[in-house]
Parts: sequence; C-alpha cells; structure tokens
Amino acid sequence: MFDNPRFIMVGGFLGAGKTTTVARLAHHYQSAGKRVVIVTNDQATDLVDTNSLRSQGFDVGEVAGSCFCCNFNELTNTVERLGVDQRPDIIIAEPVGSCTDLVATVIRPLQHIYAEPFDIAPYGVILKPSHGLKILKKTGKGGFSPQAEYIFRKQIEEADFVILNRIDELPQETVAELQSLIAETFPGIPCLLMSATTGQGFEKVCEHLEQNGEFGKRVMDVDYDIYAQGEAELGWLNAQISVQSELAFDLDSFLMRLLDQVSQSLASSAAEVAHLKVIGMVDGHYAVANLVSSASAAKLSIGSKAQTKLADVVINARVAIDPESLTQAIRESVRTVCDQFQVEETINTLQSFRPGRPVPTHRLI
Ligand SMILES: Nc1nc2c(ncn2[C@@H]2O[C@H](COP(=O)(O)OP(=O)(O)OP(=O)(O)O)[C@@H](O)[C@H]2O)c(=O)[nH]1
Ligand SMILES: [Mg+2]
Repeated sequence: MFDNPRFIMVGGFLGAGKTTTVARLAHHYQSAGKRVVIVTNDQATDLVDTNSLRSQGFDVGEVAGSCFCCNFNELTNTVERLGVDQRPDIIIAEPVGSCTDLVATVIRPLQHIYAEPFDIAPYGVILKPSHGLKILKKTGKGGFSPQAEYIFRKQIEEADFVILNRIDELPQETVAELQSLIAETFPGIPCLLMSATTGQGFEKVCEHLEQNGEFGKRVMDVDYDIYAQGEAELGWLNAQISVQSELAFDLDSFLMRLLDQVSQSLASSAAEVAHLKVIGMVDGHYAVANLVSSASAAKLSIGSKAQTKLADVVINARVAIDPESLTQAIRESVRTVCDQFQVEETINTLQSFRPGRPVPTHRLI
C-alpha cells in the first residue's frame, strides 16, 4: 500500500475516543496483513491505555513522562525500538488528550527533521460531543476554564479532518447541530461521523486516512501561556494498586463501583471530570471502565466476567481539580470500595500533579 511506514496520529480531547479508535484501526490493518505498532503517551507512567491495548494483543510502546511534543526524541526512539525485529507497516500514535500544536511539534518535525522517511497520514482529530457541544456553543458551561476550552478548540483548528465520534448515542438533531457548529467554527475542515464503538462510519475514516498528499499544514498561532494555564487546570493522577481477598469477587462490578464512588466524591466539589478510567487485570482477563464527563454515567467499556481473588488495578484520572483533592478522593474511594468488597488493597504507586508548561523539542512553522 505504502513504501515507507505509514504514521497515523489520532488526536482529540481527553476521553474523546482515541484509544478505542486506535484499537479499531490496529485491528483493521492487522487483518489486512500489515505489521502494526502503537505508541501511547502520558505525562506519567502506569497507563490504562497501554495496558488495555497490550491486553488486546497489540504491540505497544509507551512514551511516559512527558508528551510527544516535549519529548520528540523519545517518540522516535520508541518507534525505532518497536521496529528492531521487523519494520512496521503502520505506526499509530495516540498523543495526550490535553495537548495541542501537534502539527508544528510532531508532524512537521517528523516530515522535515527526522532522518527516517515516513508516509504521514492526514491528521484526524476526534471531537468529544459531551464537552464539544457546550464549548463550541460558547455557553460558558463547558465545565472547564476558558484556558482549557482554548486547548479544546486549538486541537480541532489544526486537524486535517475532524471525526465527530459517539454518533451511536447522539440524537440526529445533536449530530446536525454539532456539524453546523464545526463548519462555522472551523471552516474548510472536513468532518466525518463515526462511532468508534459500533464501527459506524469507520470505513470512511480509513478511506480518509489512506489519502496521499501533503498533510499537517495547518500550523497555528498558539499562545503558550494560555495553553500552559489550561493544562495546569487539570489534576492528573496515575495509580497502580494490587487487590486481593479470601473470597472471589466480581472484577467488573468492583471497577464500576470504584468509578461511581470517585464520581460521587468529586460531585461534592463540582469538579469537572475530563476522563476517569480504570483497568483491572488478572491471568489474561481484563476489564476497562470509563467516565468521560461529570454529567455522564460510568461505563464498562470492556467486560471480563472474571470472578477473582486478586487483581492488578490501574487508575488514571484527569479532573479539573487540584491534585491533592484528587488524591484524597481516589484514596478514600479505593478504601470505601475495597471495604465493601471485603478486599485488601496495596497502593503500589500513586503520582498526582498538574501538567507542567509544555516546552516543545521542535516547533516548525
Ligand atoms: N458510546 C460510545 N462510546 C465511545 C465511543 N468511542 C469511545 N467511547 C467510550 O468513551 C470512553 C473513552 O474512550 P477512549 O477511547 O478511552 O478515549 P481517549 O480519547 O483515548 O481518552 P484519553 O486517552 O484519556 O484521552 C470509553 O468508555 C469508550 O468506550 C463511541 O463511538 N460511542
Ligand atoms: Mg486514550
């Protein structure tokens, strides 16, 4: 199909559906006989996404500790490590959902500085309807500060095309409203409709990604002070926990109960959830549960049906709240739910912080 490895980056806000889309793309290209590798990214270690994609059998490298743009060399080193045994045909990269300016800091440096030739696919950015509707309508009730909303809008402004996701659960009139808001706010950027969960519209997304041409040309003006303030508004928490009990417990119910408890605990401080996700793993079984906004309900995205006496649990939380309050909410919720399930917990790692100011390795305009 392509002579050089094809580099596909899928952007979009926290909880937009990037990992779900990445898994679908990886499966699609693997089924066509391609060697696919995936690169995940986060400000810290212990990623739900890496564990989830590896559990699904994909070859995943991780850039953890800073975003692709601020650690460009680690992105290329990771891609090279994934290609040591066999050159990949397709590289799929998922950037951090609070990052923007990725055309200038990742795509253009890959095109113009990195020595290895890649075919760069059009840059698709997924629009998250739950926050997008409020932010693009400028209601002032998007749940985030104007600085975080700035990031949301900038992410779409630099896209070669927008993917309006979750159409399986959107009424037709909401889809139409979002389409006209996108056309008005970002004139000239094509918008495709998709459900990453059901696969509706996925073929069109693949067709779009397979176009040849010069992409990644929408370099923008970005105010890094506003961008840094928007990112720093989010409390970030990654934790890895071992749980065990004398009696077998239901892993899926445990994860769902945990998300409900955290959500309840955060509701009292009116802190907007950008994405709260957990994975539970035991002996080849795994389950993933997510909460993508304060107004929605937690969802078991991947069920395990496992009854188990032990499990490893990874929690990733991105919430508009200070990291100390987030840590307290998570610790208390873990304790409460473990008591309810008569499970003993050991918190092996827990990091919480506000993302630091983005300082890109390269910025090509
Ligand atoms: N109903 C529905 N749910 C979806 C769709 N796409 C993703 N989701 C759900 O949305 C949640 C978040 O999806 P992810 O793919 O983890 O989102 P993400 O953009 O990778 O999130 P971050 O990596 O945290 O930024 C999960 O519960 C998914 O199952 C969709 O098309 N329809
Ligand atoms: Mg993800």
